[in-house]
Amino acid sequence: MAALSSLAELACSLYEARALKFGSFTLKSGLSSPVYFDLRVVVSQPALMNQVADLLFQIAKAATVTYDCVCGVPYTALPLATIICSTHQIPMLIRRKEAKDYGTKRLVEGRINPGETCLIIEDVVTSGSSILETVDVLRKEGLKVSDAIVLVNREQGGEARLQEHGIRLHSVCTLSKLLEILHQHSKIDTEMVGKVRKFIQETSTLTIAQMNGSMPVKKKCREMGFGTRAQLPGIHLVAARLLKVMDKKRSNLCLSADVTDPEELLQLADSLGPSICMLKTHVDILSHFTPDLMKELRTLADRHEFLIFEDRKFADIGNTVRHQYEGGVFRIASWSDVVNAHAVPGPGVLKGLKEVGLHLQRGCLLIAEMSSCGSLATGDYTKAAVKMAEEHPDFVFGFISGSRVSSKPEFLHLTPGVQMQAGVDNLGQQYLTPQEVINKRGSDIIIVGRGILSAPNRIDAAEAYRRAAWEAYVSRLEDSQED
Ligand code: 5BU
Repeated sequence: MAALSSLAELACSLYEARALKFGSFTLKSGLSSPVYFDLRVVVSQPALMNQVADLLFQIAKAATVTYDCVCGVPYTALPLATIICSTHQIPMLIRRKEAKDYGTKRLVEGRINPGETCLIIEDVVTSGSSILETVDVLRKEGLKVSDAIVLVNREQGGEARLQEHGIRLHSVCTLSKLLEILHQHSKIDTEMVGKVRKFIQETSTLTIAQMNGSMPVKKKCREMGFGTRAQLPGIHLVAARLLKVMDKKRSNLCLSADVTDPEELLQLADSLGPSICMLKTHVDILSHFTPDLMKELRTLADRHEFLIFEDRKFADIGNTVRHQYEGGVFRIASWSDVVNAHAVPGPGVLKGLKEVGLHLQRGCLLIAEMSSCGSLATGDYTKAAVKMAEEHPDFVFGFISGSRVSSKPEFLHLTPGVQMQAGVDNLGQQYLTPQEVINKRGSDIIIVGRGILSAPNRIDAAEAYRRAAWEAYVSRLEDSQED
């Protein structure tokens, strides 16, 4: 650790710069944290940047780490690595973050000499996963990586995880030490010190997936049930209706009624109606279509209390989707409570649909991920879709996705590609089980087609799926209530 006087000066400077904040913050994982680091603000303070870079360099020196080049973990540590390399004439490498999603770009910029040793620089370590991602990329390029230097170790399991991957962690300071210094300098009170200490203790055993938010954090954030979510102040009308139906019928099953015979569609709606919260159609696969058919379907939907979802997957410019939604042969907006859209055209697709759907009090699901093998809707695309949805909460009330992609309880998650046994069909559809989708991946509703339609007794099969998805939801809720 660095000399105490310079550490105290640094801790106070970071606090004054608001790079270190105390209060109540929601982390990416959904965890509520009493402390938050955002060292990005420091880039605008050159003197502080130099001070941090110098402390990082001194730590590497004190630990007698030997290395040939330096790589900063993107993004905050990049300028820190640059200062160190420029000041001490050390070759630097830059790891690209974006290449992961777009495939063709180089993953590391700079001259790579395989066999050389690269030192990693990072601002804050929590679970260690960001450092490990960078280590992985560098090792694949033939470099040796054995040491990482960080400014702050949050003491939440990162050091041990890095050790498991052959990385020694050297930190300028620990979170506990920062607390002690700030308390001594009357920046924070005893109560806050206690809160943060408790938080460190409670979170030190979380898994990397939980820290990253890619897996629900059990026991730490109590989850609201469907009934409670229906009452949320900003909830979309269609989401509230759906959540109430789910709660009342104890069903988070959506039937994908992929049949071509219109009579069969009505039969299915009537016989399976009591087991489902929603019926999904592909109206364009029906062998014939009349407006009366949809009137009859609506009557059944009202009788059995389920919503209708036309899986139209709108994906054009605003003006075109507006016509496709309102008019044409199918007049979808007149009978379907819910439609879905791809995010690929950008927000115009939602603006166009809204012009038709808003005054009819309809809702939309944005496709954030798809169940098919090799789908391109992953990574940054999924994140952008979530952002787009969050910017249109008057119309978008949820997602088609393989897992929970937004932590906002107002948004519903619906997952297709579900059968009792995991597997794939011969055209690239991938199946997960109701338990996996609802309990492990945090989705709300399973969408099932052939799992029910191909069963010898469709009513029994629908009930079996309803029960499996509901039990998975109940056990998820129970897990989140444990202390
Ligand atoms: P299945 O028979 O359970 O495989 O049917 C799944 C349905 O969900 C089918 O109507 C698809 O068009 C729909 N679907 C999907 O399978 N995967 C997706 O990512 C999306 C829709 Br979006």
